[in-house]
Amino acid sequence: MTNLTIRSIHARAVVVPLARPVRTASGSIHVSPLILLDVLTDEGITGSAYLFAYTPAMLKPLMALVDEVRLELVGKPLVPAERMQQLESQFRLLGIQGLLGMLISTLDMAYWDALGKAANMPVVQLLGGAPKPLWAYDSYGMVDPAKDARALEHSLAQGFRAIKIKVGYADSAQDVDVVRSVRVIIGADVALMVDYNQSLSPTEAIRRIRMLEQFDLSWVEEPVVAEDLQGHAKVRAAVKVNIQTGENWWFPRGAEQALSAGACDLMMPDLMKIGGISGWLSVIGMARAASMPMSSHLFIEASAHVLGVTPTCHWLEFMDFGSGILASPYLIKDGQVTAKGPGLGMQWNELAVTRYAAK
Ligand code: SMN
Ligand code: MG
Repeated sequence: MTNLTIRSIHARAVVVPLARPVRTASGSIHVSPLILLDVLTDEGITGSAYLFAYTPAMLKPLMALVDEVRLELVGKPLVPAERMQQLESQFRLLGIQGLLGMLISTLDMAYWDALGKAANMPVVQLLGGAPKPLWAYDSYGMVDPAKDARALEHSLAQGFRAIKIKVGYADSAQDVDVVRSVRVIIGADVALMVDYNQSLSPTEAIRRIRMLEQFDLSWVEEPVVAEDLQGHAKVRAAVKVNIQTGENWWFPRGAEQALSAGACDLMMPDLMKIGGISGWLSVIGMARAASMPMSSHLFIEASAHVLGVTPTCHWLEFMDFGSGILASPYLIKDGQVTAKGPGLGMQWNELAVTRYAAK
């Protein structure tokens, strides 16, 4: 395989409308603010990935950050492990959590995309696996069971065998009502997960989760603030339902700290916070050693590649923030998603990118 050298890094900010806005107990997401990264090489191969900025307010700072970080990368070999170590040590005093960590992780995804394209292989194959159908769950925000019944039924008609909803209403009785109603709509055989999005204190989490135990939940996610690992462990020890967390772990060390604290039964790192493909690869060993099922968070496309080489692979989250700017979005087939190539199998839909350019 030819060696690649980074020639330039292009970034474009877009704000993509969402078919299904996401309401959570810790704020709502009405649009998908993305930075589209292209890593150009001297050899003519371009690696691409998108960064999900959570809020449009972060797009300008991120674009400015790309301008600075680019200067450190142009002319360097496109070797993900080396580039990760380089930026980690260059920003050691500052630390790499937050926007910088999101950018470093997304760059890593783009490097791997380039390597896959250079080898004319899907990234999963480059990693020693092969594209295979992975079980996906349809991921909702807070739902109104009456209004959203048809959408939920449509998810089942698409073949989804699992549904996640957000809870954490002001009144805990509403958590119970909503979960009961959704359980009735989807039936006993479809897996149901709930996500509190960090909204409860440990004592309140224990009280509320006990009320939900009757609904056969596959997991309860982030009941307390993500950084409160002891709080997670306390909740986990007091309830019968599996506790899920991971989307806010920063880099592999974040995973190690959560596992050491006994914070969860299940894990779901986010590619954009865990250190991209390279970070994910470090964490799959931890998950395997702990026999812990590992799911993905967002990033349907890249997640379909890394879950394919994850020994404890659990569920792929189908929450779609990216398909609006992709030429051929990843599709759900009989409730499953399969990685495609070359690279991460993403091509920008240039018309959409122009239409949704951030103002
Ligand atoms: C989530 C993801 C992205 C934005 C808001 C909330 C969520 C999930 O916690 O698990 O999908
Ligand atoms: Mg979540």
